[in-house]
Amino acid sequence: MELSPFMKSLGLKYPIFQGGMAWVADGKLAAAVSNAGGLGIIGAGNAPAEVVDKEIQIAKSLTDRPFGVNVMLLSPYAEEVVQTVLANKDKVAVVTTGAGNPGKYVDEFKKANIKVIPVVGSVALARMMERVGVDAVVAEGMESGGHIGKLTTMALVPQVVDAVSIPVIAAGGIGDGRGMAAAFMLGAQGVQMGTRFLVAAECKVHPNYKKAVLKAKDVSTMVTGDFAGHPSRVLKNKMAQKFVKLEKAEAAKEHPDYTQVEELGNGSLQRAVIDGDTETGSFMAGEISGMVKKQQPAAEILLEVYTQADKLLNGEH
Ligand code: TUI
Repeated sequence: MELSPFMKSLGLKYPIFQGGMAWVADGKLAAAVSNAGGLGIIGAGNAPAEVVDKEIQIAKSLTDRPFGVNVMLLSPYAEEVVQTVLANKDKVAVVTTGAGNPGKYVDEFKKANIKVIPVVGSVALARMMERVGVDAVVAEGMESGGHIGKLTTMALVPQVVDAVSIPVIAAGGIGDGRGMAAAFMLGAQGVQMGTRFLVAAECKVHPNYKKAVLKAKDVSTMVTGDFAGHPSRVLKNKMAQKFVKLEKAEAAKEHPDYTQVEELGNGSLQRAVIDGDTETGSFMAGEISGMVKKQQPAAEILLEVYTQADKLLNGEH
């Protein structure tokens, strides 16, 4: 498989991004992925700037290869995280964004020579992003874990590819080389994977989180927060079921108030990632969880996915 000029310009060996998962994707995981030839991405999530800064320094101490930071735009710290990334412009090659419109930050990143690659879930946002001058977009389908849009990867990616002339990276539902090859057939120049890296040897999530992904089946995920306004795909458990029950009850009221529902969700990702609390934690994971069968070093995941995709794209089976 020939790398596109854009992927070459990022200095990658494999056109594979590791999703910037909140609470999960730290400097160590990002460095492991970047060292192996993919693009490692630190997930800022809801963390304050100093925490993100620390992870940037850790990644920098572990790799000389390019890595990125994901800015989660719903975070109360988004603004200060942006400033921290700008202050580390000699270290951070790429910024991806999630859960919002990063339009107001694009100029600053570009001036700092940081490539900006927003995650989009619709053609409209992809078009708007191209207009403000971003370098590429990640088109993410609702097969993904965590916060999701409404379209599937299969439908979204080719429509975004047709709508913009900047490079498109596909995400959502990609867990192996077959998914990667399919994404290329849809016009993507690269893929982003999150769930598969949850079980990477270098990934810090609690062993219970890894176990939950490894034992998941095709139907093991569900979407919470659809009514409350921030749909998130998670592994089914007591917490997820309670959340949906509460928000449905609220939605049936004449004047729904989702404050209590949101409170139930507060800290639940942290409880999953750090404490491995299977009862009250939110185990964000994508629909491909059922395909994730073993823990592996990040380098092995990259090589396996790329080699399989390369064979398929060359017509070998
Ligand atoms: O952002 C993600 N995935 C995430 S963020 C996250 S942390 C979180 N936890 C609980 C609630 C909310 C966030 C966990 N997983 N993926 C990228 C993504 N972005 N998916 C969907 C979107 C998106 C949604 C709406 C992008 C833009 C948007 O609106 C844009 C606008 O016009 O305002």
